[in-house]
Amino acid sequence: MSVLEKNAANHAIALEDQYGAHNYHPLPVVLAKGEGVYVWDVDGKKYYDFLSAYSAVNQGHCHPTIIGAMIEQAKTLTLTSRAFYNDKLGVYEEYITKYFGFDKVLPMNTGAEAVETAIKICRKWAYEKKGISENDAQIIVCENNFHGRTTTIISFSNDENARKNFGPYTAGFIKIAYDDLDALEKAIKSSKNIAGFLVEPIQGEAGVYMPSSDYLAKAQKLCKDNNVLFIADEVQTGIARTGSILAVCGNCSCENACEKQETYVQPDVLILGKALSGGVYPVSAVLANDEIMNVIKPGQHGSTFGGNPVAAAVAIAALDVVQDENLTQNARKLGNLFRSELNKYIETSSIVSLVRGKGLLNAIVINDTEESETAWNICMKLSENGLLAKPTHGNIIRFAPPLVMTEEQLLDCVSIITKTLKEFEK
Ligand code: IF1
Repeated sequence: MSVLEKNAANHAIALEDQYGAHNYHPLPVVLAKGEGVYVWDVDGKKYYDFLSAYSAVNQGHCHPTIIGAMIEQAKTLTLTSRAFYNDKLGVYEEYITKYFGFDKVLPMNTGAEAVETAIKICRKWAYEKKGISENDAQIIVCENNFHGRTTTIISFSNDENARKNFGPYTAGFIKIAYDDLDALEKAIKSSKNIAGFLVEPIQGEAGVYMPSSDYLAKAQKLCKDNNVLFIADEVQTGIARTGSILAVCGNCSCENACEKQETYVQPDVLILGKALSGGVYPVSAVLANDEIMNVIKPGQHGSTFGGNPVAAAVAIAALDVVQDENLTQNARKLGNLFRSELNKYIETSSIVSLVRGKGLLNAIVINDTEESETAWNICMKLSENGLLAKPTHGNIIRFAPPLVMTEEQLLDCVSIITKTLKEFEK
Protein backbone atom coordinates (compact mmCIF):
# COMPACT_ATOMS: atom_id res chain seq x y z
CA MET A 1 0.00 0.00 0.00
CA SER A 2 1.56 3.28 -1.10
CA VAL A 3 1.89 6.18 1.33
CA LEU A 4 -0.73 8.05 -0.69
CA GLU A 5 -3.13 5.08 -0.65
CA LYS A 6 -2.53 4.59 3.08
CA ASN A 7 -3.42 8.21 3.51
CA ALA A 8 -6.68 7.78 1.59
CA ALA A 9 -7.80 4.95 3.87
CA ASN A 10 -6.51 6.61 7.03
CA HIS A 11 -8.08 9.91 6.01
CA ALA A 12 -11.50 8.27 5.57
CA ILE A 13 -11.18 6.62 8.97
CA ALA A 14 -10.00 9.84 10.60
CA LEU A 15 -12.94 11.80 9.19
CA GLU A 16 -15.41 9.26 10.59
CA ASP A 17 -13.62 9.29 13.91
CA GLN A 18 -13.68 13.05 14.21
CA TYR A 19 -17.07 13.89 12.73
CA GLY A 20 -19.13 10.69 13.16
CA ALA A 21 -20.75 9.29 16.28
CA HIS A 22 -18.76 6.34 17.57
CA ASN A 23 -21.67 3.91 17.41
CA TYR A 24 -19.73 1.26 15.51
CA HIS A 25 -16.36 -0.48 15.66
CA PRO A 26 -15.77 -1.39 12.00
CA LEU A 27 -13.00 -3.56 10.67
CA PRO A 28 -10.29 -1.12 9.41
CA VAL A 29 -11.32 -1.62 5.76
CA VAL A 30 -12.44 1.40 3.71
CA LEU A 31 -14.67 0.28 0.86
CA ALA A 32 -15.13 2.29 -2.32
CA LYS A 33 -16.85 -0.02 -4.86
CA GLY A 34 -19.14 -3.02 -4.97
CA GLU A 35 -20.21 -5.33 -7.77
CA GLY A 36 -21.91 -8.71 -7.35
CA VAL A 37 -20.08 -10.75 -4.72
CA TYR A 38 -17.09 -8.40 -4.71
CA VAL A 39 -16.17 -5.15 -3.00
CA TRP A 40 -13.03 -3.06 -3.46
CA ASP A 41 -11.35 -0.81 -0.90
CA VAL A 42 -9.95 2.66 -1.54
CA ASP A 43 -6.61 1.12 -2.44
CA GLY A 44 -8.19 -1.06 -5.10
CA LYS A 45 -7.88 -4.29 -3.10
CA LYS A 46 -10.65 -6.75 -4.04
CA TYR A 47 -12.58 -8.80 -1.48
CA TYR A 48 -15.33 -11.36 -1.43
CA ASP A 49 -18.14 -9.84 0.65
CA PHE A 50 -19.16 -12.53 3.17
CA LEU A 51 -21.43 -10.27 5.19
CA SER A 52 -23.71 -8.77 2.46
CA ALA A 53 -24.46 -5.80 4.74
CA TYR A 54 -26.07 -8.26 7.17
CA SER A 55 -28.11 -9.95 4.42
CA ALA A 56 -29.29 -6.76 2.71
CA VAL A 57 -27.26 -7.37 -0.46
CA ASN A 58 -28.66 -10.82 -1.29
CA GLN A 59 -28.88 -9.91 -5.00
CA GLY A 60 -25.23 -8.83 -5.11
CA HIS A 61 -23.77 -5.32 -4.94
CA CYS A 62 -25.17 -2.75 -7.38
CA HIS A 63 -27.30 -5.28 -9.26
CA PRO A 64 -27.84 -3.64 -12.70
CA THR A 65 -31.56 -4.45 -12.84
CA ILE A 66 -32.22 -2.91 -9.43
CA ILE A 67 -29.94 0.07 -10.00
CA GLY A 68 -31.60 0.62 -13.38
CA ALA A 69 -35.05 0.62 -11.81
CA MET A 70 -33.86 3.06 -9.15
CA ILE A 71 -32.26 5.45 -11.66
CA GLU A 72 -35.32 5.36 -13.95
CA GLN A 73 -37.71 6.17 -11.13
CA ALA A 74 -35.37 8.66 -9.49
CA LYS A 75 -35.28 10.64 -12.74
CA THR A 76 -39.09 10.67 -12.86
CA LEU A 77 -40.66 10.99 -9.41
CA THR A 78 -38.95 10.27 -6.09
CA LEU A 79 -41.35 11.25 -3.33
CA THR A 80 -44.97 12.38 -3.13
CA SER A 81 -45.64 11.62 0.55
CA ARG A 82 -48.88 9.71 1.13
CA ALA A 83 -50.87 12.94 1.01
CA PHE A 84 -51.43 11.97 -2.63
CA TYR A 85 -51.48 8.75 -4.61
CA ASN A 86 -48.68 7.83 -7.02
CA ASP A 87 -48.57 5.48 -9.99
CA LYS A 88 -46.06 3.04 -8.51
CA LEU A 89 -47.23 2.22 -4.97
CA GLY A 90 -50.40 0.31 -5.85
CA VAL A 91 -48.56 -1.72 -8.48
CA TYR A 92 -45.93 -2.63 -5.86
CA GLU A 93 -48.52 -3.43 -3.21
CA GLU A 94 -50.32 -5.83 -5.52
CA TYR A 95 -47.00 -7.40 -6.53
CA ILE A 96 -45.60 -7.99 -3.04
CA THR A 97 -48.87 -9.19 -1.48
CA LYS A 98 -49.29 -11.79 -4.25
CA TYR A 99 -45.60 -12.70 -4.04
CA PHE A 100 -45.90 -13.62 -0.33
CA GLY A 101 -49.59 -14.57 -0.17
CA PHE A 102 -51.18 -11.87 2.03
CA ASP A 103 -54.13 -9.49 1.51
CA LYS A 104 -52.29 -6.28 2.38
CA VAL A 105 -48.92 -4.60 2.95
CA LEU A 106 -47.98 -1.55 5.03
CA PRO A 107 -44.83 -0.09 3.42
CA MET A 108 -42.11 1.37 5.64
CA ASN A 109 -38.36 2.07 5.27
CA THR A 110 -36.13 0.38 7.84
CA GLY A 111 -36.44 -3.00 9.50
CA ALA A 112 -36.89 -1.46 12.93
CA GLU A 113 -39.71 0.73 11.61
CA ALA A 114 -41.40 -2.38 10.25
CA VAL A 115 -40.99 -4.19 13.59
CA GLU A 116 -42.45 -1.17 15.40
CA THR A 117 -45.31 -1.15 12.87
CA ALA A 118 -46.00 -4.84 13.50
CA ILE A 119 -46.06 -4.20 17.27
CA LYS A 120 -48.55 -1.36 16.81
CA ILE A 121 -50.79 -3.45 14.52
CA CYS A 122 -50.67 -6.36 16.98
CA ARG A 123 -51.62 -4.17 19.91
CA LYS A 124 -54.43 -2.44 18.00
CA TRP A 125 -55.77 -5.80 16.83
CA ALA A 126 -55.65 -7.04 20.44
CA TYR A 127 -57.79 -4.15 21.71
CA GLU A 128 -60.20 -3.85 18.80
CA LYS A 129 -60.57 -7.49 17.69
CA LYS A 130 -59.47 -9.79 20.55
CA GLY A 131 -61.05 -7.61 23.23
CA ILE A 132 -58.03 -7.16 25.48
CA SER A 133 -58.46 -4.08 27.69
CA GLU A 134 -56.60 -1.04 26.39
CA ASN A 135 -52.93 -0.76 27.46
CA ASP A 136 -52.93 -4.35 28.81
CA ALA A 137 -51.64 -6.12 25.67
CA GLN A 138 -48.56 -8.28 26.15
CA ILE A 139 -46.32 -9.49 23.30
CA ILE A 140 -44.10 -12.51 23.84
CA VAL A 141 -40.50 -12.22 22.57
CA CYS A 142 -37.45 -14.47 22.81
CA GLU A 143 -34.27 -14.18 24.84
CA ASN A 144 -31.29 -13.07 22.71
CA ASN A 145 -33.58 -11.49 20.14
CA PHE A 146 -32.49 -8.81 17.72
CA HIS A 147 -35.28 -6.77 16.12
CA GLY A 148 -33.63 -3.35 15.74
CA ARG A 149 -32.53 -0.44 17.86
CA THR A 150 -35.50 1.81 18.65
CA THR A 151 -36.33 2.49 22.30
CA THR A 152 -39.31 0.11 22.31
CA ILE A 153 -37.34 -2.67 20.60
CA ILE A 154 -34.33 -2.46 22.92
CA SER A 155 -36.79 -2.40 25.83
CA PHE A 156 -37.26 -6.13 25.23
CA SER A 157 -33.63 -6.87 24.39
CA ASN A 158 -31.37 -8.67 26.83
CA ASP A 159 -28.22 -7.30 25.21
CA GLU A 160 -27.06 -4.91 27.93
CA ASN A 161 -24.80 -3.03 25.51
CA ALA A 162 -27.77 -2.27 23.26
CA ARG A 163 -30.08 -1.48 26.17
CA LYS A 164 -28.27 0.14 29.11
CA ASN A 165 -29.02 3.76 29.89
CA PHE A 166 -31.68 4.08 27.22
CA GLY A 167 -34.56 3.81 29.71
CA PRO A 168 -37.27 4.28 30.73
CA TYR A 169 -38.25 1.22 28.74
CA THR A 170 -41.49 0.36 26.95
CA ALA A 171 -43.67 -2.07 28.89
CA GLY A 172 -45.83 -4.88 27.50
CA PHE A 173 -43.35 -7.59 26.59
CA ILE A 174 -42.72 -11.05 28.05
CA LYS A 175 -39.35 -12.70 27.37
CA ILE A 176 -39.07 -16.47 27.03
CA ALA A 177 -36.34 -18.88 25.98
CA TYR A 178 -35.97 -19.34 22.23
CA ASP A 179 -36.91 -22.74 20.76
CA ASP A 180 -38.82 -23.68 23.94
CA LEU A 181 -42.43 -24.63 23.22
CA ASP A 182 -43.25 -25.29 26.87
CA ALA A 183 -42.09 -21.79 27.75
CA LEU A 184 -44.23 -20.38 24.93
CA GLU A 185 -47.31 -22.35 26.02
CA LYS A 186 -46.79 -21.29 29.65
CA ALA A 187 -46.47 -17.64 28.66
CA ILE A 188 -49.54 -17.80 26.42
CA LYS A 189 -51.60 -19.44 29.19
CA SER A 190 -50.23 -17.06 31.84
CA SER A 191 -52.61 -14.25 30.93
CA LYS A 192 -55.68 -13.35 28.90
CA ASN A 193 -53.77 -10.32 27.64
CA ILE A 194 -51.38 -12.09 25.29
CA ALA A 195 -51.65 -10.34 21.89
CA GLY A 196 -48.78 -11.76 19.89
CA PHE A 197 -45.56 -13.74 19.63
CA LEU A 198 -42.68 -11.94 17.83
CA VAL A 199 -39.93 -14.30 16.70
CA GLU A 200 -36.96 -14.56 14.34
CA PRO A 201 -37.23 -17.88 12.40
CA ILE A 202 -33.43 -18.06 12.88
CA GLN A 203 -31.76 -15.82 15.47
CA GLY A 204 -29.20 -14.08 13.29
CA GLU A 205 -27.42 -11.64 15.57
CA ALA A 206 -27.44 -14.10 18.45
CA GLY A 207 -25.14 -16.22 16.32
CA VAL A 208 -27.29 -17.92 13.64
CA TYR A 209 -29.23 -20.08 16.08
CA MET A 210 -31.70 -22.37 14.29
CA PRO A 211 -34.64 -23.71 16.29
CA SER A 212 -35.73 -27.36 16.30
CA SER A 213 -37.32 -28.38 13.00
CA ASP A 214 -40.86 -28.41 14.41
CA TYR A 215 -40.56 -25.27 16.55
CA LEU A 216 -42.05 -22.70 14.17
CA ALA A 217 -44.97 -24.90 13.11
CA LYS A 218 -45.83 -25.84 16.71
CA ALA A 219 -45.37 -22.26 17.88
CA GLN A 220 -47.73 -21.08 15.15
CA LYS A 221 -50.29 -23.73 16.21
CA LEU A 222 -50.05 -22.64 19.86
CA CYS A 223 -50.70 -19.08 18.73
CA LYS A 224 -53.59 -20.09 16.47
CA ASP A 225 -55.23 -22.21 19.18
CA ASN A 226 -55.03 -19.30 21.63
CA ASN A 227 -55.94 -16.40 19.30
CA VAL A 228 -52.41 -14.93 19.55
CA LEU A 229 -50.77 -13.34 16.48
CA PHE A 230 -47.70 -15.21 15.16
CA ILE A 231 -45.35 -12.42 13.98
CA ALA A 232 -42.30 -13.50 11.94
CA ASP A 233 -39.38 -11.10 11.72
CA GLU A 234 -37.77 -12.10 8.40
CA VAL A 235 -35.78 -8.89 7.98
CA GLN A 236 -32.54 -10.89 7.99
CA THR A 237 -33.72 -14.42 7.14
CA GLY A 238 -36.17 -13.51 4.37
CA ILE A 239 -35.82 -12.97 0.61
CA ALA A 240 -34.15 -16.30 -0.23
CA ARG A 241 -31.29 -15.99 2.30
CA THR A 242 -31.96 -19.37 3.97
CA GLY A 243 -32.60 -21.34 0.77
CA SER A 244 -36.36 -20.71 0.92
CA ILE A 245 -38.09 -17.50 -0.07
CA LEU A 246 -38.89 -17.15 3.64
CA ALA A 247 -37.26 -19.04 6.51
CA VAL A 248 -40.79 -19.94 7.71
CA CYS A 249 -41.21 -21.90 4.48
CA GLY A 250 -39.16 -24.67 6.02
CA ASN A 251 -37.81 -26.98 3.36
CA CYS A 252 -39.74 -25.60 0.44
CA SER A 253 -37.54 -23.87 -2.08
CA CYS A 254 -40.19 -22.75 -4.52
CA GLU A 255 -39.99 -19.10 -5.36
CA ASN A 256 -43.23 -18.06 -3.72
CA ALA A 257 -44.42 -18.74 -0.19
CA CYS A 258 -47.61 -20.75 -0.46
CA GLU A 259 -49.91 -22.51 1.99
CA LYS A 260 -49.83 -25.63 -0.22
CA GLN A 261 -46.40 -26.59 1.09
CA GLU A 262 -46.88 -28.69 4.23
CA THR A 263 -43.67 -27.14 5.60
CA TYR A 264 -44.92 -23.55 5.16
CA VAL A 265 -45.69 -21.87 8.48
CA GLN A 266 -47.65 -18.82 7.35
CA PRO A 267 -47.30 -16.02 9.92
CA ASP A 268 -50.24 -13.77 10.80
CA VAL A 269 -47.86 -10.83 10.39
CA LEU A 270 -44.71 -10.95 8.20
CA ILE A 271 -41.92 -8.39 8.58
CA LEU A 272 -39.47 -7.83 5.69
CA GLY A 273 -36.57 -5.43 5.10
CA LYS A 274 -32.91 -5.37 4.02
CA ALA A 275 -32.81 -7.43 0.79
CA LEU A 276 -36.33 -6.28 -0.10
CA SER A 277 -34.39 -3.55 -1.90
CA GLY A 278 -31.24 -5.53 -2.72
CA GLY A 279 -29.36 -3.13 -0.47
CA VAL A 280 -29.74 -0.09 -2.72
CA TYR A 281 -32.45 1.79 -0.77
CA PRO A 282 -34.17 1.53 2.64
CA VAL A 283 -37.32 -0.52 2.01
CA SER A 284 -39.26 -2.54 4.58
CA ALA A 285 -42.75 -3.94 4.75
CA VAL A 286 -45.33 -5.48 7.06
CA LEU A 287 -47.76 -7.96 5.47
CA ALA A 288 -50.98 -9.31 6.95
CA ASN A 289 -54.49 -10.32 5.94
CA ASP A 290 -57.45 -7.95 6.05
CA GLU A 291 -58.87 -9.02 9.42
CA ILE A 292 -55.59 -7.88 11.00
CA MET A 293 -54.31 -5.10 8.71
CA ASN A 294 -57.68 -3.34 8.55
CA VAL A 295 -57.42 -2.25 12.18
CA ILE A 296 -55.21 0.55 10.83
CA LYS A 297 -57.33 3.49 9.71
CA PRO A 298 -56.31 6.74 7.94
CA GLY A 299 -54.01 8.92 10.03
CA GLN A 300 -53.14 6.15 12.52
CA HIS A 301 -49.71 5.18 11.16
CA GLY A 302 -47.28 6.07 8.36
CA SER A 303 -44.00 7.76 7.44
CA THR A 304 -42.78 10.41 5.02
CA PHE A 305 -40.86 7.99 2.82
CA GLY A 306 -42.93 4.85 3.43
CA GLY A 307 -44.12 3.49 0.07
CA ASN A 308 -42.38 6.14 -2.02
CA PRO A 309 -42.17 5.56 -5.79
CA VAL A 310 -38.42 4.83 -5.77
CA ALA A 311 -38.85 2.25 -2.98
CA ALA A 312 -41.73 0.68 -4.91
CA ALA A 313 -39.76 0.45 -8.17
CA VAL A 314 -36.64 -0.85 -6.40
CA ALA A 315 -38.51 -3.50 -4.40
CA ILE A 316 -40.29 -4.85 -7.48
CA ALA A 317 -36.94 -5.14 -9.28
CA ALA A 318 -35.27 -6.72 -6.23
CA LEU A 319 -37.97 -9.39 -5.92
CA ASP A 320 -37.92 -9.99 -9.68
CA VAL A 321 -34.17 -10.66 -9.51
CA VAL A 322 -34.70 -13.27 -6.77
CA GLN A 323 -37.06 -15.20 -9.07
CA ASP A 324 -35.34 -14.55 -12.40
CA GLU A 325 -31.95 -15.67 -11.06
CA ASN A 326 -33.28 -18.58 -8.94
CA LEU A 327 -31.51 -17.17 -5.88
CA THR A 328 -33.51 -19.35 -3.50
CA GLN A 329 -32.30 -22.58 -5.09
CA ASN A 330 -28.78 -21.19 -5.39
CA ALA A 331 -28.68 -20.27 -1.71
CA ARG A 332 -29.89 -23.75 -0.78
CA LYS A 333 -27.37 -25.53 -3.00
CA LEU A 334 -24.37 -23.38 -2.08
CA GLY A 335 -25.31 -23.38 1.62
CA ASN A 336 -25.23 -27.17 1.71
CA LEU A 337 -21.90 -27.15 -0.15
CA PHE A 338 -20.44 -24.52 2.21
CA ARG A 339 -21.34 -26.43 5.38
CA SER A 340 -20.20 -29.76 3.99
CA GLU A 341 -16.84 -28.34 2.92
CA LEU A 342 -16.31 -26.56 6.24
CA ASN A 343 -17.27 -29.68 8.17
CA LYS A 344 -14.47 -31.57 6.39
CA TYR A 345 -12.03 -28.99 7.76
CA ILE A 346 -13.64 -28.88 11.21
CA GLU A 347 -13.09 -32.61 11.68
CA THR A 348 -9.38 -31.90 12.20
CA SER A 349 -9.60 -28.34 13.51
CA SER A 350 -8.67 -27.23 17.01
CA ILE A 351 -9.88 -23.67 16.44
CA VAL A 352 -13.40 -24.16 15.06
CA SER A 353 -15.91 -26.20 17.02
CA LEU A 354 -18.83 -26.14 14.56
CA VAL A 355 -20.53 -24.58 11.57
CA ARG A 356 -24.30 -24.03 11.54
CA GLY A 357 -26.85 -22.34 9.36
CA LYS A 358 -29.45 -22.66 6.62
CA GLY A 359 -28.98 -21.67 3.01
CA LEU A 360 -26.34 -18.95 2.87
CA LEU A 361 -26.89 -17.72 6.43
CA ASN A 362 -24.14 -19.51 8.35
CA ALA A 363 -21.77 -19.05 11.26
CA ILE A 364 -18.76 -20.80 12.76
CA VAL A 365 -18.12 -21.02 16.49
CA ILE A 366 -14.49 -20.34 17.40
CA ASN A 367 -13.03 -22.54 20.07
CA ASP A 368 -12.20 -19.68 22.42
CA THR A 369 -13.96 -17.52 25.02
CA GLU A 370 -16.50 -14.83 24.07
CA GLU A 371 -14.12 -12.23 25.50
CA SER A 372 -11.17 -13.40 23.39
CA GLU A 373 -9.97 -11.45 20.38
CA THR A 374 -9.56 -14.61 18.32
CA ALA A 375 -12.68 -14.19 16.15
CA TRP A 376 -11.77 -10.56 15.50
CA ASN A 377 -8.18 -11.49 14.64
CA ILE A 378 -9.42 -14.21 12.28
CA CYS A 379 -11.62 -11.63 10.51
CA MET A 380 -8.66 -9.25 10.27
CA LYS A 381 -6.60 -12.02 8.67
CA LEU A 382 -9.54 -12.97 6.39
CA SER A 383 -9.61 -9.37 5.15
CA GLU A 384 -5.87 -9.54 4.40
CA ASN A 385 -6.62 -12.75 2.47
CA GLY A 386 -9.38 -11.06 0.46
CA LEU A 387 -12.60 -12.00 2.26
CA LEU A 388 -14.75 -9.76 4.48
CA ALA A 389 -16.63 -11.14 7.45
CA LYS A 390 -17.26 -9.89 10.99
CA PRO A 391 -17.74 -11.60 14.33
CA THR A 392 -21.19 -11.45 15.82
CA HIS A 393 -21.20 -12.23 19.55
CA GLY A 394 -17.64 -12.71 20.78
CA ASN A 395 -16.47 -16.01 19.36
CA ILE A 396 -18.96 -16.47 16.49
CA ILE A 397 -18.20 -15.42 12.92
CA ARG A 398 -21.20 -14.98 10.60
CA PHE A 399 -20.75 -15.98 6.93
CA ALA A 400 -23.43 -14.59 4.61
CA PRO A 401 -22.30 -13.91 1.02
CA PRO A 402 -24.58 -12.51 -1.69
CA LEU A 403 -26.86 -15.24 -3.08
CA VAL A 404 -25.62 -14.63 -6.64
CA MET A 405 -22.34 -16.41 -5.83
CA THR A 406 -21.26 -19.21 -8.16
CA GLU A 407 -20.09 -22.63 -6.98
CA GLU A 408 -16.57 -21.81 -8.16
CA GLN A 409 -16.51 -18.57 -6.17
CA LEU A 410 -17.89 -20.34 -3.09
CA LEU A 411 -15.20 -23.00 -3.23
CA ASP A 412 -12.60 -20.24 -3.64
CA CYS A 413 -14.01 -18.63 -0.47
CA VAL A 414 -13.95 -21.94 1.38
CA SER A 415 -10.26 -22.27 0.59
CA ILE A 416 -9.57 -18.69 1.75
CA ILE A 417 -11.50 -19.35 4.99
CA THR A 418 -9.84 -22.70 5.74
CA LYS A 419 -6.37 -21.41 4.79
CA THR A 420 -6.88 -18.49 7.16
CA LEU A 421 -8.25 -20.61 10.00
CA LYS A 422 -5.26 -22.94 9.72
CA GLU A 423 -3.03 -20.00 10.63
CA PHE A 424 -4.78 -19.97 14.02
CA GLU A 425 -4.63 -23.69 14.70
CA LYS A 426 -2.86 -24.43 17.95
C1 IF1 B 1 -26.98 -2.62 13.08
C2 IF1 B 1 -27.24 -6.76 13.97
C3 IF1 B 1 -27.95 -8.17 12.12
C4 IF1 B 1 -32.54 -7.62 12.06
C5 IF1 B 1 -33.78 -8.25 12.34
C6 IF1 B 1 -34.89 -6.17 12.43
C7 IF1 B 1 -33.71 -5.49 12.16
C8 IF1 B 1 -32.51 -6.21 11.96
C9 IF1 B 1 -33.85 -9.76 12.44
C10 IF1 B 1 -33.72 -3.97 12.08
C11 IF1 B 1 -31.25 -5.49 11.65
C12 IF1 B 1 -28.97 -5.21 11.36
C13 IF1 B 1 -28.87 -3.93 12.16
C14 IF1 B 1 -27.47 -3.50 11.96
C15 IF1 B 1 -26.65 -4.77 11.85
C16 IF1 B 1 -27.64 -5.86 11.56
C17 IF1 B 1 -27.66 -6.95 12.54
F1 IF1 B 1 -25.97 -7.14 13.99
F2 IF1 B 1 -27.40 -5.53 14.36
F3 IF1 B 1 -27.98 -7.57 14.72
F4 IF1 B 1 -28.29 -8.35 10.91
F5 IF1 B 1 -27.88 -9.20 12.88
N1 IF1 B 1 -34.92 -7.51 12.51
N2 IF1 B 1 -30.12 -6.04 11.67
O1 IF1 B 1 -31.41 -8.36 11.88
O2 IF1 B 1 -33.54 -3.56 10.75
O3 IF1 B 1 -33.63 -1.13 11.31
O4 IF1 B 1 -31.42 -2.18 10.83
O5 IF1 B 1 -33.09 -1.91 8.98
O6 IF1 B 1 -27.80 -2.09 13.83
O7 IF1 B 1 -25.76 -2.50 13.19
P1 IF1 B 1 -32.89 -2.11 10.46
